[in-house]
Amino acid sequence: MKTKKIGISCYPTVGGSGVVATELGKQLASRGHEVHFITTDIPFRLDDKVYANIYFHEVEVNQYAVFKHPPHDLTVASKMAEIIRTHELDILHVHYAVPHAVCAILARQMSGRDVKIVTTLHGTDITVLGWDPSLRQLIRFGVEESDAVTAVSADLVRATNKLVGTDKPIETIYNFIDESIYYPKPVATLRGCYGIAEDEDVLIHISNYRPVKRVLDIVKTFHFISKRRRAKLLLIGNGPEIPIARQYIMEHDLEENVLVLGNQKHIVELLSMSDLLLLLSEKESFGLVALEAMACGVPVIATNIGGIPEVVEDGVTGFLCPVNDPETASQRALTLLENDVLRAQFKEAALARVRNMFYSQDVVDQYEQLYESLLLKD
Ligand code: GMT
Repeated sequence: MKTKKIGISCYPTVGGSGVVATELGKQLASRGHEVHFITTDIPFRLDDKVYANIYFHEVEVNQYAVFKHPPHDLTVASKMAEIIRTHELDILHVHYAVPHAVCAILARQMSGRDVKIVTTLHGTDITVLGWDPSLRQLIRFGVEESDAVTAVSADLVRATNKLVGTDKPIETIYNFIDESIYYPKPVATLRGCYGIAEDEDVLIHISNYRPVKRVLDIVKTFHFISKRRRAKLLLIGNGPEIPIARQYIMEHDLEENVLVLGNQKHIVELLSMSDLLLLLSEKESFGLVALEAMACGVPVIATNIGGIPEVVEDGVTGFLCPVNDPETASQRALTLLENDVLRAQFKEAALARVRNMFYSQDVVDQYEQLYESLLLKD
């Protein structure tokens, strides 16, 4: 396959879409493609070492006295147009219909070059913004004017068709993990470093603590579990609902057993020392963190919503339960915590599911084939 020049735009902050976009860029670069990130900040998974074939073009959004709001989207479009032109991009792959697909369409017009636009939908752009009548038309425009659209789960394809009212073909391409990084690591002494005893269970939750993640349900689920078993809960990440979690922890004397660790770099090690991951969101188009946990051999207790059932196989790699039901979630967790043999089976099934469906080598092949098919059309 001939190597290509590929631009990538995403939100570079900590978040699933930024992670997927960045990991995809790294994988494409390792296959010889020239990758150009066009973002407002260096994507956070890109700052760990030097990557050959990867270029970073910073979008500098200035505040001007005459404008109440800085012109973010126009600045992104303008930078995209410059990079399409100067680097003669073949493909511009944007993550999120709004604003990035719309910026890309404007940029293509400005550049005068027939760059192919691929838009990947991640969820929030559809399941949150799609409800807003003032944005729905814009989202539809971004989707319909893209040369190809992908979504990270079949559920998100259905939600897009319904909410945005488009019959544009949307291909499901699942998220993936880098299998050379996400696997169960030997971390024999790590629990001790956190003051966790050998006979204690470790539950973990990782998110950006937006309301949609229902962090209080996480802590309540753990509270039920801790009445039955010696256990610790690790809360990883940061976000607006952390204070609500802290208040519950304080009011229920859980400080010793809930470790609020904030943002952490070594997620694989923290997952590898955990027995279960809790993900009890009310919306989740995919649930990347559930996939990361399964790749480290950690079964998942998650809500039965959005794209989660496409990732976590109920009764096989974890258990699914209703939203807003910490008691059921805790019962499902206890089923696994109280049965070492069953937990070991779930661990093996999780590793096998990730290997069969979500390894980067297979998923990146699908993106490469999509790019190839668009360029062959000419
Ligand atoms: O979930 C978030 O708060 C972040 C958000 C994002 O845009 O980064 O995540 C979305 O994209 C991820 C990667 O595709 C998915 O794994 C998440 O499920 C999805 N979040 C929602 O749908 C709420």
